Amino acid sequence: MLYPISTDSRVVMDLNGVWKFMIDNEVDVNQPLPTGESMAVPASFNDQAVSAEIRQHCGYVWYEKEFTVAKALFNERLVLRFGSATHEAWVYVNGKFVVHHKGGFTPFEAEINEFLVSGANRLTIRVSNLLDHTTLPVGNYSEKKDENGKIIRKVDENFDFFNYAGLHRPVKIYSTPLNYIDDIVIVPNVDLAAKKADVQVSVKTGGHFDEVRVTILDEQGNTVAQATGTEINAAIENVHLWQPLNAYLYTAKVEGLKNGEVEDVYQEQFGARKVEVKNGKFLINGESFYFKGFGKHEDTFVHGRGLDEAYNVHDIKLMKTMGANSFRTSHYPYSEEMMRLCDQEGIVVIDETPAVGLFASFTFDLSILEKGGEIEDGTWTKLRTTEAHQQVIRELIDRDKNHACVVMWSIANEPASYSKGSYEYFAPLFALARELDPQKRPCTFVNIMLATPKVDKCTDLVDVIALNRYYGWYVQTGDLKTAEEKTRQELLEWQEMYPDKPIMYTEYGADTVAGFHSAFGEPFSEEYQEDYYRMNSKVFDEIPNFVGEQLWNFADFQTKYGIMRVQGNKKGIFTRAREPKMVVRYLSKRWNEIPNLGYKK
Ligand code: GCB
Repeated sequence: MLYPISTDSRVVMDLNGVWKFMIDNEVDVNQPLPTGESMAVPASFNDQAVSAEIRQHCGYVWYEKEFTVAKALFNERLVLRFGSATHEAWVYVNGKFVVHHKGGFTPFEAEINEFLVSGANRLTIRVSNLLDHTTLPVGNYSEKKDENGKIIRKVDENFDFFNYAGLHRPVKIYSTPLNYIDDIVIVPNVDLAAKKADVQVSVKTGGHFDEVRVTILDEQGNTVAQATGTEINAAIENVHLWQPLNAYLYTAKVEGLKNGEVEDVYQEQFGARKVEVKNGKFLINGESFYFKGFGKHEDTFVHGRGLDEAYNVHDIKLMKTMGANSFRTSHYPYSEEMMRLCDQEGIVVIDETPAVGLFASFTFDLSILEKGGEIEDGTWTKLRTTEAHQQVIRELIDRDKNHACVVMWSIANEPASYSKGSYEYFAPLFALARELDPQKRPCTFVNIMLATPKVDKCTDLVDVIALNRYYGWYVQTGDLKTAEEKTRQELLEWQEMYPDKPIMYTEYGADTVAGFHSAFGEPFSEEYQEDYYRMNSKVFDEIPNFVGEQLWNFADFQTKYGIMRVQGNKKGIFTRAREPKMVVRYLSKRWNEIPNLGYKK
């Protein structure tokens, strides 16, 4: 799916701003929304209104905005597009139903010409933030009736982040001519030895063109190749590679022509780079890459999970200052704007689906593993997420397939991969992702602490072993010596079992209250956080196939209420306001000394 941009043939109208808002179930969509409440878009609704009722609301909310389309555009194809609506949306224009979409982190769109009138139009959206055992993320849903018979809904999140919701990403109307470029697929096959890239470009069109022309431009705007057709191959000689932290982007300018005239034009940027997994190494452009970075969240004050481009730019600057080179979009696809920024900044991204909470019972109690026999916690009979999972893999790959920054897909975070039925659940999903990705990137899922080498059933499916481990925090709390032994022992075990698969940490961390210090290095102190990271770094450097450290978490973030959380999760190495905790100095030094390429040859 193409990102909406304005070109010589396309206009983009932004519907961001202040909308009308209300929480309720019953609304007559033929009438203006009966509310005086304001809500900014894009953003979560939760923290904007100073109201516990709105913040904690579970169920349906309504948004409405008036807009006018200039007469000059009425003969064009007009598409209403949502960057995301979390988690499910029903869209009406002038009271008429236009489109429905389920899944809170991927874009959707619909042509709206037939619904429009000249003058003011009314755009009304019903959004649900409900999650259950069929959705991703997974929620535990329940409902009851109050004394007046009103249904009270409740979602108990099966995951550790606040269930922010609403219109999180930009709402736009864009125009195209009636004959239009619908999608572009770019596969740059890089021949490193010949310093050449063979770029395959496939163009999908709507309507009809006499000819499609593809021009490849370099960063200076010089034409480096040109061809005609909807399936073309363009050779780039002396190719300029897209490298981690040293991005270079080519542009594929695609033109649809009729009677010798260009009717539609779209420009898609791409990077020429080669990603491979070989002999226990993760190679980018033929050199072993070492991941240094983070698990993150889209999470900021007041905006909640809403797009905040200033924070995106700031976060990437902070990462770069620290010598980091990568992050994982834990635990859902991030905004398209962030993905475009990462392409541009040379930040390497592990792109994750919203498949989080795929376990029936959560525990860090490793003793259940000692019981022996096959583990069956009921996850794969209780959850019915297959359909949602297939849909989101399709939508994510469709959206992000051309991004140079994306080097690997993460199919899920911490599923019950130790439990009976997990392999049968995941094998077809991995096959689907591999089939759909035109660039055939590596795939992984992020392994939960319980799923040790002895009990995990799904590691055969992955290209890279991605581990979330909390030795020294959730287990061996405060005992870094034993934690170090456990860390080393487990990593060596993985390496021995799968000598050809690279291993990385996608999470490790310790809750740390900024400003809390301890002469004894007690847990929760800034000293303990630093000691914890030093211990882990030491072990990482001993393991030849260990190819990356992405810590948990970039910044403190909001979660649901719980006795383990004080105003959210405090594992950030930055506070939620992006103030550094003490450990940032240590990690900056370490990461600035570790080269991005060729650290472990
Ligand atoms: C995990 C989860 C992450 C949590 C983290 C924690 O394993 O993947 O969502 O926030 O642990 O801090 O407990």
